[in-house]
Amino acid sequence: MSDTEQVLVLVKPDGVRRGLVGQVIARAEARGFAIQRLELRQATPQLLAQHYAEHAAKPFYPSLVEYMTSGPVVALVLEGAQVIVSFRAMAGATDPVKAAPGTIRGDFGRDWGTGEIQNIVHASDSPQSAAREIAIWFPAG
Ligand code: IDP
Ligand code: MG
Repeated sequence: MSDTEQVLVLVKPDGVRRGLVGQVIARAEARGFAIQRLELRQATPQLLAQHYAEHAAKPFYPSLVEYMTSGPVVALVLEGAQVIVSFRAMAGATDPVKAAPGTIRGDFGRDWGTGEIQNIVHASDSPQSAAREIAIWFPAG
């Protein structure tokens, strides 16, 4: 169908470490989105340089790479109409302190007092970034 979209979702290292993979997948499934790809992966600084290219010059970038390489991630491709905007809404605001209850970040995230943002999930924010990110994480297509 022409209005079917795909989104790249990552359960970040804190989400995997805390045993929240199932909760994230359960929410995607409960919403009716189809899992097209699913893989446990160890992110490398090289892969993250592509994935987070827009943030490479930001002051928080080194700590972001440290966070994202602190353990395995679960990379998913979810599919369905409007899945990009839908899953972004399900993820909630970037800062889990500000994320609304009912969202993944608002239900499972908090400020851990470490000075860094640990927010459990990544989700592509547009059709362009979804296509770009899926090609980075699943280059074989
Ligand atoms: P998003 O994940 O909600 O799309 P972005 O602004 O694209 O948010 O930032 C990417 C990731 O970088 C965030 O999810 C978070 O892990 C980290 N990040 C963003 N802004 C900050 C910050 O100000 N301090 C520390 N980490 C940040
Ligand atoms: Mg982003």
